[in-house]
Amino acid sequence: MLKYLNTALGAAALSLTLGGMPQAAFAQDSAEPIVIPTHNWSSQVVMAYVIGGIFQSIGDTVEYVPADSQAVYEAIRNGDVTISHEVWQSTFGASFYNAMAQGGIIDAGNHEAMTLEELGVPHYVIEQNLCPGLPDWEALKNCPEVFATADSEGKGRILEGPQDWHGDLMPDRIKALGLDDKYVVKFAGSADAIWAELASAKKEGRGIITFNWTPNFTDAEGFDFIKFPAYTDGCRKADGGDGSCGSPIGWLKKAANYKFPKTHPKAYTIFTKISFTTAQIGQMAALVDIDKMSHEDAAKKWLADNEAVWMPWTK
Ligand code: TMO
Repeated sequence: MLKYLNTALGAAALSLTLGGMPQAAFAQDSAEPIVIPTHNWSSQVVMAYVIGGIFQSIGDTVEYVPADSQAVYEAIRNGDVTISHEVWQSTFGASFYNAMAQGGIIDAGNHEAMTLEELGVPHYVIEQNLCPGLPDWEALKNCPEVFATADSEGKGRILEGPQDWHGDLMPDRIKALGLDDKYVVKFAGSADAIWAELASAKKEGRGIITFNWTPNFTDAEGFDFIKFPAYTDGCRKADGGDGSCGSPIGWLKKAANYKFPKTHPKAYTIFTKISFTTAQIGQMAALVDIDKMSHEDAAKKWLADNEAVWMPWTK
């Protein structure tokens, strides 16, 4: 009986193999578009067009959709969006793994670049000793007035990014560290609003604390991240901790809908090989935020200038 079953299964498997894939060495990618999300910071949008351009170079079709940077992981899980190419550990790690736990999103590997998403000050604030003791966070206790603005109620102002990035993470942290009677967190409406404020503070030579990240275009000029108490798993309020910790030095991942390897095997294989460095991601942002190019033009320029980087991934 067992012997018969083995033979029957073997025959079925053999006929499936022969009938299902006659001599095909490579499967073709579907003509259906690969849906790539765009968010609200420059490197992510430029990289969307860079990766889309790489997929187009092998004849695939791509489509770009503006998407909320937290909700996108659920959209990838259910197939409305195909990939995410900048999953920043600190801000999106939880949403990525929550979606993975529901089933339908896969880890397509890491970029070479490591990341930090943290509050900090432009380098001249340190150089000119505007708040002695920085970048150690405890120094903040002694100089809220250095960072006060017209709308900060006499406290120091901390300019956070748009609230859709990571909610109340920073207000929670400031409170947990006992800094809330001296500092107030204000949310910027956009990344551009942060860059505009940094530029005017520099022009006026005044102190400023903003949320920022690396890799970014600001790496070139120098931005000093504040050293808060070390991040540990579970230290954040959202994860059950008291919130009195800084951000992790984190990974930068790529994610995909679980069907992508099957529908677009060539594009998926390339996607797993794509790995950008800190300098490359900083360049993508700088083309927009310093050189003032459009995201699309920046991507075209990046692809034209860096064929030696990306073309090997398509072979
Ligand atoms: C997700 N971000 C890079 C803006 O911190």
